[in-house]
Amino acid sequence: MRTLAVLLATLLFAAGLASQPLAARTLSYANFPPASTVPCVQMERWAEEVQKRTNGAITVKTYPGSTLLTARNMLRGVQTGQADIGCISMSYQPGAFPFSFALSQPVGFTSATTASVTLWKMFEKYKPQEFEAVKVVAMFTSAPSNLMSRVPVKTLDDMKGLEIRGAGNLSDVLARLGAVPVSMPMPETPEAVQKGVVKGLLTSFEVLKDMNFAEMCRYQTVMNLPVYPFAVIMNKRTWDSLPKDVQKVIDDLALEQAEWTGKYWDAHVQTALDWSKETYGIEVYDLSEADQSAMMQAVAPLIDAWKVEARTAGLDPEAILKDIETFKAEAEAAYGK
Ligand code: 3IO
Repeated sequence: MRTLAVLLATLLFAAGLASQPLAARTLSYANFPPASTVPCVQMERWAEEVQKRTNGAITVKTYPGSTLLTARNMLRGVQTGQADIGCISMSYQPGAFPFSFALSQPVGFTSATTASVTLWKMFEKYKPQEFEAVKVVAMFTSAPSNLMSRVPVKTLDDMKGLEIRGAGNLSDVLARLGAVPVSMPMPETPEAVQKGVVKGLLTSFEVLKDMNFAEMCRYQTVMNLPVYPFAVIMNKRTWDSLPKDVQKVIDDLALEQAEWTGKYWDAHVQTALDWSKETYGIEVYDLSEADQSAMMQAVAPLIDAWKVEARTAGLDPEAILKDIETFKAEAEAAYGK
């Protein structure tokens, strides 16, 4: 009787094993902003594609909204293996990503699609040292940054002395425009705006809807300022432990994921603006042509400051800027401006 039970248990166990591929493995993927935001939407898309393309050998368990790692401990958390995969906004660690920061200079990106594809191609070409401790599995950027504010900002002069949230390079942009920059990761920003610690924020417009900033910030100013670059990074030991065919699936997905995310992001900016007008009657201001060109002149010296930083890090800033121009022109020809 006892032998029979053991035999039965063994058979059931074996059947359980056979019902899934041998290499079946679950990877954790941490993200810092709320599930409704674009970085998390692209995370779900990546997870689904990897599951599909590995025929279920890899399952990705996603953790949006800082439920596994926060913006501030994402990089370390992935390096130490608290999560297999994590999404970082390079702007949150000024100084750590001199190569990536080239993309958030005022180099004239007009869409997330062109900037995301350019970022990925730049990464592939340069394999920058700043990502040596991790495996980069995807990259993308936000759409160009614009101002969302609790007070109307119709001219450059209206920016003077205004406390505005930005991160990394975008804080330097704010300083050049005479505003008072306040740096913090995105998840901390709603409370800062709500409490009046800042009067508004500088980032892409889709958060008006995805984080409901439109409720507090009724005044928008179109500025076409730089994008925020992101990277999706994997723990090195996790990467090394994956079968070659799984690694290939992940590598083959990267460019397509940059393109998918950029396109989704650009379309979603328009959706969010329409929704915010309908829901909260937000106002959207364009700067005068004179102010627009004065603004671009005011931020241009940031490129020179970045060149110094890049050279200190052993990079060749002239070559990097030239390649960005080339990839950007190619992307604009392929996807439109
Ligand atoms: C961003 C970050 C998290 C969620 C939505 C977002 N839209 C634009 C960004 C860019 C960014 O990293 C930031 O902090 O503004």
